[in-house]
Parts: sequence; structure tokens; C-alpha cells
Amino acid sequence: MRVVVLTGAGVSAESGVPTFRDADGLWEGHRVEDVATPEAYDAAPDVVHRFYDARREALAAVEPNPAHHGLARLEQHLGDALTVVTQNVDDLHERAGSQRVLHMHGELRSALCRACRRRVRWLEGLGHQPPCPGCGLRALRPDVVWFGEVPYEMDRIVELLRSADLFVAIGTSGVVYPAAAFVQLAARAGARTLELNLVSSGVSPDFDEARRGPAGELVPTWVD
Ligand code: BJW
Repeated sequence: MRVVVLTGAGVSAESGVPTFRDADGLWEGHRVEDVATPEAYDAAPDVVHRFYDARREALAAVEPNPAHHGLARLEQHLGDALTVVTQNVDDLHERAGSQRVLHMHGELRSALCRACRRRVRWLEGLGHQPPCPGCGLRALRPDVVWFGEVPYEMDRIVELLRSADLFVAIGTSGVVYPAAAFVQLAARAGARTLELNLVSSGVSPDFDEARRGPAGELVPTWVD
């Protein structure tokens, strides 16, 4: 049984990490589609660095919740047959013990050099523009995927979806592509599809089954 789990901000919500589009979402007062762009970074890099610095700091104060732990237990049962594809830039899956995690929208704990595209571990003070350890240019930015940029690991993800027996989407609003199209891709390839979310998402009708409730309750019930 090959399983692909797609996670979104709702998986980390019960850990205290704000989602993007719920009432108390991250970019309060702004549409995330307007500010999570390379153009917004070009216009005000210091503001964007401060925003990600604050999120990185907040991450140090939160812990994985039962949804993350449930998925880590599932990996212990399924091994290589399970892949978690996450849109989240936090490291809560890894801190719960998951090892097979693909961060398609990048990671808060990583920096990307705009000049040589090298990805390096984020070190304190990067907001102050130290040189890239690869090319020496002062061009390090947060290693996250903004609108208009191509998500990471797409070839591998598409291959996994094409051979999946089960696709499960957890805590994602289904409005951001390409992740929102994964359910259709998996279904066309013959996978059963299951959605776990507090409420209906943009793509709920595409799933074979939907369960409603907090991920911290739904995931352990599904897994155990
Ligand atoms: C709970 C819960 C609890 C709460 N328990 N559940 C027109 C049509 C189609 C596509 C496009 C278009 N125009 C432009 C595009 C493309 C664009 C796009 O999708 N735009 C749409 C907005 C229209 N996409 C892109 O540009 C992407 N790149 C791309 O397409 O490249 C082309 C290409 C692709 C593939 C191959 C080759 C080429 C890039 C998208 C980058 C998204 N980046 C962000 C920011 C990351 C950095 C950061 O963190 O700051 O990623 S935006 C933001 O949205 C973030 C998230 O990962 C992403 C998804 O959000 P998510 O996780 O779903 O969160 P929410 O808040 O939306 O939802 C939370 C959900 O949880 C809700 O459903 C709640 O109900 C639920 N929930 N508490 C269970 N306790």
C-alpha cells in the first residue's frame, strides 16, 4: 500500500502556528497572494526578512501536536511506502520523528542564494546579509516558495502520486496550485482519496471521502 499524505497549515494550527487564510491568519490585513511574492521581497527585503525572522522565532516556542505524531507513527508502520508532502515551512513533522518529508514550499530553517541557487542552513543574522558560503555574494533570502516560483521536488511528487494507492490531504484549503491539483492527479492514477479538514476546502468534491474535525483528533483516529 503506497500512501502519499499532503499536509497544509491546518496540521500545525493546533501547535499554535497560524494558518494563512483563516480569520486570524498570518498576513493579517493582506492577501497572501499579494505579499508572498518575489516582487514584494524586491520592494522591501528588510520587511520580509523581519517577517520570516519572527516566524522562525515563534517556531522555536511550539511543539508538534498529535497530528504530526500520528503521521510519524504511520511511517514506522509503512516505512518507505509513506511519503509526507508538506506545504508547511515549519519543521514540526521532522521534530515528531517523520523522516520521509518533502517540503514543496521550502523551509524556514533554510536560506537560498539568489545568485548561485545554493541552499544553506539558516543561521542567525542572515537578515543582515552575510555572504553566501557558496559564491560569496550577499544574496541570501528565505528559502521559501513564493507565488510565481516553482515548488520543490515536483518531479518526485508527481511520480509518487502516479503510483499511490491512497492519497490523503490534511488541513489545506485547496486554493494554491499545484498542490490543489494533487487529488485529481492521484485519483486519475487510481488512488483512493481522503480529506481531513475542519471544514470543506476548495477541492472537497474531488475526494472519495471527507472527514471533518481538528487534525489533532482526526489523524490519530485514522492512523491507529
Ligand atoms: C484545519 C485546522 C485544524 C485549520 N485541523 N484543519 C490561476 C489558476 C491556477 C493557478 C494559478 C492561477 N494564478 C496563479 C496560479 C499559480 C499560483 C496559485 O496557486 N495561485 C492561486 C492563489 C490562484 N501558484 C503558484 O504560483 C505556485 N507555483 C506554481 O504554480 O509554479 C508553476 C509550476 C508548478 C508546478 C510545476 C511547474 C511549474 C507557488 C505557490 C507558492 C505558495 N507559497 C505560500 C507561501 C510559502 C512561504 C510562507 O510560508 O510564507 O505557501 S502561500 C501559502 O499558501 C503557503 C501555503 O503552503 C499555501 C497553502 O496554504 P494552506 O496550507 O492550504 O493554508 P490555508 O491557511 O489556506 O488553509 C488552512 C486549512 O487548514 C483550511 O482549509 C482550514 O479549514 C484548515 N484547518 N485549522 C484541520 N486544527
